[in-house]
Amino acid sequence: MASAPYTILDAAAAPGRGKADGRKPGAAAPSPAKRLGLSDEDLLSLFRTMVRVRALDERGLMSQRQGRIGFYVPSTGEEGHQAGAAFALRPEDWCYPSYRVPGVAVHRGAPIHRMVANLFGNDHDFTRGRQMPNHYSFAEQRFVSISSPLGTQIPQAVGTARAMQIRGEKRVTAVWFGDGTTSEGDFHVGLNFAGVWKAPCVFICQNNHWAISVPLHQQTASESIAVKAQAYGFPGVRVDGNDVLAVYEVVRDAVERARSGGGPTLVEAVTFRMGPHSSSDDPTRYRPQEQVDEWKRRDPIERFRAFLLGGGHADGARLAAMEEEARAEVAEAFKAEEKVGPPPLESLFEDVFASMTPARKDESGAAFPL
Ligand SMILES: Cc1ncc(C[n+]2csc(CCOP(=O)(O)OP(=O)(O)O)c2C)c(N)n1
Ligand SMILES: [Mg+2]
Repeated sequence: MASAPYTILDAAAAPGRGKADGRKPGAAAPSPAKRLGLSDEDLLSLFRTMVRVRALDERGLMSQRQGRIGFYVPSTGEEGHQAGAAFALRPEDWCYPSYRVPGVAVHRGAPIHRMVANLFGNDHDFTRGRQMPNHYSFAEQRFVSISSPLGTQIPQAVGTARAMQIRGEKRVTAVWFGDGTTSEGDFHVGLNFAGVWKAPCVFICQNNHWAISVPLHQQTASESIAVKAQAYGFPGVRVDGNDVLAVYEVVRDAVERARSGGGPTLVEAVTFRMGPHSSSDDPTRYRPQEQVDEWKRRDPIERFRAFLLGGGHADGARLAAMEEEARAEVAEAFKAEEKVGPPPLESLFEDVFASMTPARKDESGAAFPL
């Protein structure tokens, strides 16, 4: 049996828990926010990221169903681990994302408009329509291009971490991937060399129990994902991925360890994707409804809302206003970006070389007059 994942939010809500810290029975638990050194403003910034991602998902899936965009990948139910991990990093750190962590880009300040531009593949899209929808990259946020082939980002992240280590930079790389991706060779190659080099890299596995229609138990015989780190000579930690504060604490510790030369950590964020794998998927064909209902009760936004209200960190009206603002912001971005035309045809030949090579010129001339 895999060990229970580390949790903060529910323990904070349940009186009488946490007596191991030496308190008298019935004494109030120390506020987790205080212990973690988080201000109300910090807590609200986490909530804001989570509701902005949820708003993107609502509008994104609806727009796909209406035929306005071709494809969408939701991460509904997984907003907590995205925000918590992003908050533990510094702006100068590097992020190698999977396709299911848009919240990392959002939290680091990626403009929602540019994310939506990518969904339309329009002229504002940083990748100029050459990537799949939801496959953003944001140079300013050090959020490296998402790539669909699973796991390719893992050795790349380790290589980046190794390069920073050789240069003596005190920067860290974080890399995200799903539970199914741990079956890829790239996962094992990446973790092995990160262990050998003590590379400043934090591996974050979003264990949402499914790789499209393949359940976790068909993916691995290990008792957990976290335990796999042992084979590579560094720690693995299992954390409740729907508990934003627990993920923050675990990733913060892993980042500190990496930054101070202690080497990598594998974080297994135990979570669940409440929606389909993508807009092309129908999960009712393979997933029992009871499992979905069970995880709906652990919705990371609702759990965090209960914590914020219970601890007096915010009132309900403020939180509702933040959700409303997020929906309005996303709706406005979709409306505006839908009107933007596609990138010009000749942009097909740009962005590969600094200036057009003779061969490219011949090629483009054969395609259309420039
Ligand atoms: C190398 C490779 N093999 C197969 C696929 C097809 N594929 C796309 S997503 C996916 C499931 C991945 O599951 P997981 O790693 O658990 O991430 P999740 O989608 O659950 O977040 C598969 C098999 C792919 N994109 N790349
Ligand atoms: Mg998965």
